[in-house]
Amino acid sequence: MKYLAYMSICATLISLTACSDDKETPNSDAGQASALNLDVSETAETPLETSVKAMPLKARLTPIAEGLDVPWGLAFLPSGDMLVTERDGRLNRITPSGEITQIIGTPATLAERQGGYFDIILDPNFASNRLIYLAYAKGTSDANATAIYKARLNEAGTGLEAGADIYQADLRGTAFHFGGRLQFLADGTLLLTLGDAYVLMEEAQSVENTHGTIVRLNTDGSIPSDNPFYNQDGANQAVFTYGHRNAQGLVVDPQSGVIFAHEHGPQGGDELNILEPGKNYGWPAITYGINYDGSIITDQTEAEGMEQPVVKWVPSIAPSGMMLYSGDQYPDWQGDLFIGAMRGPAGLKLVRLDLDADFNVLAEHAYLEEAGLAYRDVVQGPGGHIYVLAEGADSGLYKVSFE
Ligand SMILES: [Ca+2]
Repeated sequence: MKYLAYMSICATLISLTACSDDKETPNSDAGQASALNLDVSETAETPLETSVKAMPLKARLTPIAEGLDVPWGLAFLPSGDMLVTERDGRLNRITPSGEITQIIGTPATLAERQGGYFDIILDPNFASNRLIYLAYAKGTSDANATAIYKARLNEAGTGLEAGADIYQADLRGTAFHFGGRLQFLADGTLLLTLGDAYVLMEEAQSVENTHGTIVRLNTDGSIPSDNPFYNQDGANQAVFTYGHRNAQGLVVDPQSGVIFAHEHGPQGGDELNILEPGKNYGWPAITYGINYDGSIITDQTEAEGMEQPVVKWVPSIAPSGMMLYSGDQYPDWQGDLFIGAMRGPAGLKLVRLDLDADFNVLAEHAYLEEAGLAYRDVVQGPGGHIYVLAEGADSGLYKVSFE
C-alpha cells in the first residue's frame, strides 16, 4: 500500500524541464566545484517510510583517479585493480592507489554524441581465462550499432589479445540511445541493452529488430535456442525483452535470478523494470513521460500485454549504472539497489532503493546531492565498498563511504 501511494504522488510531479539523457554531458557547473571529502547528509526522497534501521547517514567521496573523460563502465579485476572505460574510446586499468594504465589493442569506436565505449564485464571464469566483454558503438554517424568485443586481457594487464566482435546489433542512423549495459545470467548467457536510436522509437514495439530491446547471447555470439522468440517467424532471435527506450542499468540477483533493468524515459517516465523473457515493457505505446517540447507521446500509461515499471521517476533522474548490494560493509543494505543519476541540477545523486525480500520498493534514498556530479556507474568492490564513476567538474573514479 505504501508503494501504491508513492506511485500516485510521483504521477503528479510531471516536470516541464529537459531530460539530460540527450545532452552530451550533464551540467558541469552544478553544485560545488570540488567533490572531495564532502559531508553530505542523507535525504529521504519519499517521506512515506521512516526507516527504523540504524544506518550511516553521511556519504563521502574519496577520489581514486581523476581527469577521466566520461567514464562509463567499471569492472573489478580479481587483483583489486579496476577496468574503466571512457566513452571516447579508452580502456584503462586503474590500481587502488589511482595509477592509470591505458590498455592497448582495443577496438576503434564511433566516439560521437552518445556513442563510444560503454560497459565492460569480466567472463565468469576470468580467473582462468582472462576474457573480457566490451560494449561499444561501432560504425559511422549514419550507419552504426552497439557491438560486443570479446578479448583476453594479457597477463601484464596492459593490452587485449585475440580480440573480435562476437555480436553487432541492427544498424541505425543516429548517435543517440545505444544502450550498452552488459550482464551475465546464471546460465552463462549474456544480456546486452540496446536503445531506440531516439528516432526509431516505434521499432521498440517490434521483435523483428533489435532497436529498443535487450538481447540474450551465448558468449561466442551465437543465439541461445531457448530465447523467447527463437522460433517465431520474422523475429530477431536474439531478443529477450522489448519495448525499451534506452536502458543504462542492468543487474541480476544471483540468489533468485531476478533481473532488474532501468531505462531513461523521455521527459519524465524513467523506469525500473523486472525483466522476464519475452515481455513487452511498453515504450513508446505506454509511458509516463512526454516529449521534450511538452507534447504528448501517448496518453496511455498501461495496456494489456505490456508490463508496468516497479518504480517510475517523474521528473526524470536519468538513471545510469546499477548495483545490487551484497557486501558486509553495510549489512543493513544487503539486497538494496544502488543507482546512479545524471539529470542536473536536482538529479545529480546516488540513489538507494530499499527493497524487501520480495523486491518490493520500501523507500528511496538519495546521497551525494551536494557534490554536483553525475553518476554514470556504481559498482560494489572488494570488502563490500562502493565505487562510482562520476562526471562533472571533477570527473573520475571515486570510492563512496558512509559514516
Ligand atoms: Ca515501460
